[in-house]
Amino acid sequence: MSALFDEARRWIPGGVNSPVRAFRGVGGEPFFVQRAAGSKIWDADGRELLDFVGTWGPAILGHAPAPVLEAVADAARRGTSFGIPHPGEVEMARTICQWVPSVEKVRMVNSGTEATMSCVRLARGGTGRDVIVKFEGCYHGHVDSLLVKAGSGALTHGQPDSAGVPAALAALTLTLPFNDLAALEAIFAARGREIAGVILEPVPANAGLYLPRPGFLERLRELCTAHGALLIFDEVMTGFRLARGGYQELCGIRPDLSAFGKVIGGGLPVGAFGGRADLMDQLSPDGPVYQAGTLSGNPLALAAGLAQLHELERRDGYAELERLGARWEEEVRGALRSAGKKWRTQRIGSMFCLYFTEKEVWNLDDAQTSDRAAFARFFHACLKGGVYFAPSQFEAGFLSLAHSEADLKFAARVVTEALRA
Ligand code: HOZ
Repeated sequence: MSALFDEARRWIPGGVNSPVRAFRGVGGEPFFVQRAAGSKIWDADGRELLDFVGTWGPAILGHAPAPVLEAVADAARRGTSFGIPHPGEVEMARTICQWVPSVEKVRMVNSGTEATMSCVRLARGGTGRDVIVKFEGCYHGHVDSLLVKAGSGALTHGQPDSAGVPAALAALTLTLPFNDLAALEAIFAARGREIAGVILEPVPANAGLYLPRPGFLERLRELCTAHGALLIFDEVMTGFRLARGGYQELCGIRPDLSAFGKVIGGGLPVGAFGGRADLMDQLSPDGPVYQAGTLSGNPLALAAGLAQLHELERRDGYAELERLGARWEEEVRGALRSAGKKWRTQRIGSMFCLYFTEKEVWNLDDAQTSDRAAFARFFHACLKGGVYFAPSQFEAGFLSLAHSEADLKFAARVVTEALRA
């Protein structure tokens, strides 16, 4: 064990501040990062790695981009936190509402977890109902009501139903297999009048990465409307990454509420939730649903996020990310062919995943057919070759505008070797 990890374990549970970083899904122990820039990170020994994690999504321009650094430094000179309204909050709120038409009003928070937690409370407060429906493998942060059959680290470490969540609360969360229209129809037929809201990652990306089947989200929207339940999109990962308006822009579905995070913070801690004005007006201080936060709307986080969004606009970022994503998919398919493997590679825009299974992946059960031992071997071979993917089969990979053609070629060579091993 490295001395630093040994020290970390002495003071921090498991030596990490988020379980999925512990490498237990792939064996071994995590490396420590010294610095990051562009598409690269350097570990504590100065070793360079090509990074496809991008701090789990926020680094859409790459690490430490100049416009973000300048905006943060500039904002910091005016004060790191006020706890009083400031103009940056209004600019961020206006930007989010203009980019995402379903969001008529928005409130800033400090993480994606806070955003989804607040959506759930607002759905319950706004409808006067208690039941929440979620989907197996979807991860919405470590919110009590949503840590039921959850994805991400909870799934990686075999605890999709966390200890510490009261059974009475978990009983109010109903879970369904993703993409299963029959199960969806059945739950609404049986309990439609009790359902406050249905929350989902419209593109589940915390159990690897899979897509909604054509018609699935459309029918879900119809059922929610017909039964007076709210449709909540968790776009913490896909929001401001797949398009200006997130996945809802691509699929044309209008949720009642949405949760955001990651890209809108430019790498600083941030979250946001918003949606129909009549619902958002139920929030305190105008309405009875309480929600608050000392650091909410933090000026550094909003300066970083706004700088990142403006830079994406300036560079026509989403078109470029789609081009990069398509190039990367081509390289991975080539690597699979040359290694003689028929494993599944999945991608949307700049998000991707490789499953070590020949089965099509449309839900958590399919994702779990992936050979995790093969994934662990692949992960370590890539790391040895200088390429860092997330240390779990159940996480997505991310490209950034800093990934160059040379980076993709280099990574493809490493991946090919790793698949052959
Ligand atoms: N899948 C999580 C984010 N969506 C993992 C992040 C982390 O471990 O910090």
